[in-house]
Amino acid sequence: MPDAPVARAWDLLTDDDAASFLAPEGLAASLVRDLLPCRVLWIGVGLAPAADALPRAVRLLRGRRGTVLAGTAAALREAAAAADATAPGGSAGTALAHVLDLYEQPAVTVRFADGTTWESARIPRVMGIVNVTPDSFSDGGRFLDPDAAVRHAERLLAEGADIVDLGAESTRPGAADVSPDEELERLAPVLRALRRGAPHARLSVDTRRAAVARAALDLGADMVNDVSGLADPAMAGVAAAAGAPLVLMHMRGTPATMQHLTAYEDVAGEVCAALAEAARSARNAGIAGDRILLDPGLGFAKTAEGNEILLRQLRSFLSLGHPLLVGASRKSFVGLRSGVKDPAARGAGSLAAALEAARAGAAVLRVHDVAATREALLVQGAIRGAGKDA
Ligand code: HH2
Repeated sequence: MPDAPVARAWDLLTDDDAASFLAPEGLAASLVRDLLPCRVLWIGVGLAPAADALPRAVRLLRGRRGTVLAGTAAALREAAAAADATAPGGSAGTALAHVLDLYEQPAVTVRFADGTTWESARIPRVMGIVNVTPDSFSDGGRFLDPDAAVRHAERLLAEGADIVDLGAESTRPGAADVSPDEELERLAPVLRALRRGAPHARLSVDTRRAAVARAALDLGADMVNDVSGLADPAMAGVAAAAGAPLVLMHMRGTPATMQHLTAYEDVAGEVCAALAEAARSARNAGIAGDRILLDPGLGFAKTAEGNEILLRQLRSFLSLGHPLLVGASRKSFVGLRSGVKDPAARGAGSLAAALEAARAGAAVLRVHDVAATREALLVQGAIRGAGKDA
């Protein structure tokens, strides 16, 4: 990982950041032991703590929760080793070393049921959105007709989508519930037609219901995208039995109630902790680590500012050890900041958010505008030296 210039690294210390600062040389084993993955914010590989750094950080972070570590990679690794040495058998230093590994080499492998994988790519995969719904916030009704949905999916695949995500229930704020039968009635003809017409295409199904997921997997879906992060207790078992990758997204409440549940003390810390818990449940249900993707759920029980904090601190989510999926496309915070009211016209603002997520290490971006996103990622990848993998 390239060293961050000192000034820029310190710019990352905003009031949103976490609560105590430890200079690596002062790292005590007892404190390291308390470090949850989510509490480690990587703010300065290559940052040698300057004389005034500690007081400044403490001033900025007073009263906040969490732990910020800063230091050169070598210093942090030394600190991790020292922590274990002072606490024999203690795993705190080992945990810190593991987190350091994840920042340098994020988890990106996704293993599909047929054994094929998405391996490390230095530009994120693109998931194209197909809403087979009458009421989605940006394209509701356009692809409710199965033929229109199939044509749209084929177009997104032709534009370079690595996977298409088929959803039959709008999850926009305030959306009404759809029965599982109706969800499946909308999905089944589209899945059947795509499996026939594009047998090698990767297909994901966006559902909160285990029964719908099971039926969709039987019809040939390759991945399950669960925006409720396992609200249906049968969901993990369904994905485990099928060997299908499962996206666990963070939200609170339901689409009908979530925008009344946007208050957090520490949005990134709380979302991260909830995702860590969801991932643990999924692993306990028998889903392998490389079949679990995590998503902070932009726009789901989040304010615009909350979404921005999550994007700004996305890098810290790498410490969870699973590939990250991010969906900012056309969402209301993009419209709020850009002043663009029509969701379908929020392409440029959505790209800005997508590029930020890519820069922070997201493995998959869920987007409406596949061609434009691919184009932007290819240029960004080339600038960042990832052109060879694109
Ligand atoms: N966002 C939406 C739907 N599903 N899944 C994941 N994993 N992450 C997201 O951010 C996400 C998602 C909402 O967008 P969209 O599908 O376009 O709208 P609607 O829910 O109204 O159909």
